[in-house]
Amino acid sequence: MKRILVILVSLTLAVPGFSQQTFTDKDLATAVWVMAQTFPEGFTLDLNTMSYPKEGLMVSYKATQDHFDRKSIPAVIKHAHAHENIIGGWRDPETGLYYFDSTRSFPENDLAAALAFARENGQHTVYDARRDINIKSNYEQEDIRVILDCDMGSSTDDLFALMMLYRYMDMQRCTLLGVVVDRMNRANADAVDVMNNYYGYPDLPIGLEKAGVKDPHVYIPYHNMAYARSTDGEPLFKRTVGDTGEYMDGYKLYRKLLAAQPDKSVTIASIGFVTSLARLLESGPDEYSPLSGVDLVQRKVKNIYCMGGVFGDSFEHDYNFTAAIDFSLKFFELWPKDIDIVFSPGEVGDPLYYSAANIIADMNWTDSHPIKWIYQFLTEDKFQKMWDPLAVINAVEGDDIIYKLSPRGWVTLTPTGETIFKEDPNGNARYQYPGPEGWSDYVLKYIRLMSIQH
Ligand SMILES: [Ca+2]
Repeated sequence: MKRILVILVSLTLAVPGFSQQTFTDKDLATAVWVMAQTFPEGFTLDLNTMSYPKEGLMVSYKATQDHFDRKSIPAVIKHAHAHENIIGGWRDPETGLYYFDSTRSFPENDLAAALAFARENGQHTVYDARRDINIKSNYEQEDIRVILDCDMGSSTDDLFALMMLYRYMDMQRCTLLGVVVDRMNRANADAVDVMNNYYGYPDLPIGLEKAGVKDPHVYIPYHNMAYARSTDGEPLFKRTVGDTGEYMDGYKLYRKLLAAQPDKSVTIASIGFVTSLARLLESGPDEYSPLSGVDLVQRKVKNIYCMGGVFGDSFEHDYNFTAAIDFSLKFFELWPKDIDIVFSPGEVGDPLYYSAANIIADMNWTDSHPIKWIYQFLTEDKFQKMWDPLAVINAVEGDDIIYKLSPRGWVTLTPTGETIFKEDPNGNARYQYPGPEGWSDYVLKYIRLMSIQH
């Protein structure tokens, strides 16, 4: 709001006698020029209201992208009049050039369309006006095939991580091959069945760990979400597997999925216990593959993003590896040394608080939503730290853009659950560094933007 006032004051000072009713294109050109100098880091101006748009996903038109100076502004205004009447601009500090663009605004809940338009128009970013963040649109379109391995049924960040993967699929940024639920109890797999159906991927395979950690701690007992009913007794959420279908054992689903994929093509996002992974690595030939588990992983897996470990100052001890320590030790022993592993330690996600109130507010676009249901009916006050989405975002968006990773090295796990990093340029392991405050804020806003897509 302060920013809008400053803009209006600048406009008034710059153009004497200026009022909203009497804006000529010449006045507007002056106003845009003044704004560019007042806000060299960037501005957006809605010519209909002469104010800064408060919401919307802004993308510049390619047609006006080579407009760098004062003289070029009238042509940009003309294009804007013929389109959405929105203008954006900024000054590149390196070249000293101003960039002026006619801009198109997309609804906040249509990031996929905004990104597609940005890519068609050769734009590097989509600007989210409400959250004041830029979303990268010039990503390389890679063939990313993901298996998510989660401990669904305790913290809700697993649900948000899964949500992110559906949204990435909506944007054709990855293929989710299947979901392994490494927290035992059929209800936890049923919760994934609900999510698959809710987000439009009802046939995604689900595996369930059948010999994993006994009675692990539960933070929010949402496992019965799958069986929620309306007041007239109807199931609230659709399921594919339902009450009678069977889930494959987690490691078996891994074997089935991996065997069917091209070599070195699969990315694993591990955001729970590594129980199913340890059992996969220990497995022998079966009906899906003549390879041992280790050889199958070596052949088919490209990399793994793993939520777990403590490498710096953390507020909390590692949970995922410690809670399943015997499996974790086996995983560290058997994981092939030439396959990259990127850790997402707890301290990176610690500052990313998603409050119950914000979760419900972000899902106010629907009355019926599995994650919203949990916060409406099971826990009205618990916030959730967004640890798990950090591994998923890294898996899909790559190592260079959003994150800063440690140098390469080797990680060993002690029997008490400590993760020890030893730097070595030939090592297979890196870990995410915690970002500064602004970075955490950015990532949380990005996750929240994903929550409102529909
Ligand atoms: Ca988890």
